Amino acid sequence: MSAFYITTAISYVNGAPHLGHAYEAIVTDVLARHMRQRGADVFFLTGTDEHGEPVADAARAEGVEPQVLADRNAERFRALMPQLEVSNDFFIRTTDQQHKRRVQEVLQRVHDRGYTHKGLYEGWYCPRCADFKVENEILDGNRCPIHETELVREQEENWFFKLSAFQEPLVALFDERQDFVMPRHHYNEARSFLSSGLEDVSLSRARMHWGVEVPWDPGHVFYVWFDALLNYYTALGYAREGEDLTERYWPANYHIIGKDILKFHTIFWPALLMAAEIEVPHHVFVHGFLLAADGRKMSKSMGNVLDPFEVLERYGADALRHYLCREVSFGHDGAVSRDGFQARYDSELANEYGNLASRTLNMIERYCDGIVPAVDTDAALRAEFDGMFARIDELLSVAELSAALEEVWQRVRRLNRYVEETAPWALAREGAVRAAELAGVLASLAEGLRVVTVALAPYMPAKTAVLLEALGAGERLERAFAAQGFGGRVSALAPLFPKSA
Ligand code: ME8
Repeated sequence: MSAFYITTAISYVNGAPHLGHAYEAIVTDVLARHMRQRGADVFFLTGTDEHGEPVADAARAEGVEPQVLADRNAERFRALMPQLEVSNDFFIRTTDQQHKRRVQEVLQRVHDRGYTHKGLYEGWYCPRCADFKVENEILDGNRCPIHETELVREQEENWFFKLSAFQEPLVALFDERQDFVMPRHHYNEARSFLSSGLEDVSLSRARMHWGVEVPWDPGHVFYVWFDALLNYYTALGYAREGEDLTERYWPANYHIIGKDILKFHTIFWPALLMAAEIEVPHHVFVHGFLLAADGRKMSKSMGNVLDPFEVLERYGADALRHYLCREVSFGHDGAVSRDGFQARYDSELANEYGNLASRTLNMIERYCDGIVPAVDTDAALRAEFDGMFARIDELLSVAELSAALEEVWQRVRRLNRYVEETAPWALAREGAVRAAELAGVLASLAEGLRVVTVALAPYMPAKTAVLLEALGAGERLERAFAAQGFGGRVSALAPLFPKSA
């Protein structure tokens, strides 16, 4: 069984989880479940990024210790995973002691190998926060985002990471591995950043205290990005008690991230690993941003948010997972909305898939005493499923989640047309004369429904499990369309996606 290690970015705990976080966890979960279905030995990691300025600032603004804020919000992210039917194997928090120890070990090695130096860091500083502010958080007139007071230009002596030493090794990596970053437009973006020339980057902060201490200079903490990136590596050391999974799963197969953190994952991260003599990951998959239907950034104050918690509560995780994977083409920004969600829910989940399921089960119950006939399935219909899984595998290996889902959806529609074309109710009216034909049609429908349901399982794990049970095919997870009906006993099924919701 081949090992397969997949990760999401880890979320900042300075705020609550939102739809963007849910989207990333969902797409990563679809890929993880897909690989499990193909028999891989999967390890799926997600978690929270708890150090650094944003968390320290948010805590200060609330008047609590950073650890208190981190504990509270990390729990919200952790609790979101099962609500989304996300099957992560571990949830890392960068405040875990084991993580911090391993960060120190790795970065000490980087230091010992000569890839650090002291240098001057200059930036906009808030004396009340005792903290440098990054460009994109500074208010107009160079003011602090928390205190709204004017920032001062300050310098501090920091440790730097010699990123510039990795210009050539990174160019070689990008040249040799054209699929290191996917999709292609994001590879090009990373490659062009590289061409513009790399400068050394600040590795520590002297005035910050909320972070992992620099072991060779205890007055400093590591810049949060270095601590955060290393989560992918450190987690394998302690995710399973008494076991070190590093040998088994490293290097990571897929890191799934959003486009705003491309530079950190495609440039800083491989350079840091090279500096520590650790193998670089196989692929970084970059997704776009979810936008409001008006094309603007989603924001609570603009009232244009698709609230994941409301959707989860009313419709369940599968409907949200389906909508996001179907609506947003992986790697691109996508507009999502409450109306768009409702339209797909009604037309695709309730009408197309849900109806196909209830019609098929009802007819088997009514015309075949509830047993899927163990007779030959329709060869022409079967042929239309040929190559479907090969195509899905191919698409998902380049993270084309929406295109792979479309492959399945075409078959869902095909099966609905098959019901109309064969009109089993008319065959049934003719009694014994056409009983064999009716049995063949229902065997084909049951098998077709089983196969699309197996294909949909990574996308909609909860409802598909219920449906396979009701079809009497709970154990039948093979992906090929069988030449014979499987003979299962069907049971009653409440509407999978009730219309009235
Ligand atoms: O960036 N649509 O954390 P984060 C889609 N801690 N994805 C979105 C999104 C949106 N509207 N908003 C955010 C961080 N994301 C760092 C990562 S990894 C070592 C450290 C994505 O909480 C974002 O692109 O701001 C990122 O991949 C993830 O959510 C966490 O974002």
